[in-house]
Amino acid sequence: MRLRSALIALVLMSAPGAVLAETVEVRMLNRGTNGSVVFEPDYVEFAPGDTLQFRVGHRSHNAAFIEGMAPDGFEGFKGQIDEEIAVTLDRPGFYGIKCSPHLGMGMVTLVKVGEATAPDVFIDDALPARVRKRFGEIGAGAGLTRLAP
Ligand SMILES: [Cu+2]
Repeated sequence: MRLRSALIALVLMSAPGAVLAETVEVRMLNRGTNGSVVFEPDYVEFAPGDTLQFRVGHRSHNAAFIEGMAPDGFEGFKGQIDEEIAVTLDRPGFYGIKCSPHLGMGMVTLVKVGEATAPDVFIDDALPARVRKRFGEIGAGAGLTRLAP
């Protein structure tokens, strides 16, 4: 039957390399395994087209991209406090994400999308010291020596 073989052909065509997009949950917490006022996990690696799903672990946090810490042309995002936003990242590269009210306390997470090397200038000197230190720790933990301060 023609329709059936057309359907099979469609399935076969989409099967090889058809990796289903992944969703990674990142929780916003007052206390986590890496200290207080944190995103968990604080480092995520995934493929272009995958999605970050932010979850409220504890209240009074949000998720927003840090200006300048994303691939060129990225349109950015900013969740409201206690908003469980989902963000799909298509562009390969590194993304720095903050909790707006707790940036000064170093509440950040780092995402690597696709094949990418950390840019030479990624951690802005204008960021609070605790944030720069935190990104350095995350980078060191992930083996991204170029992110170390
Ligand atoms: Cu917060």
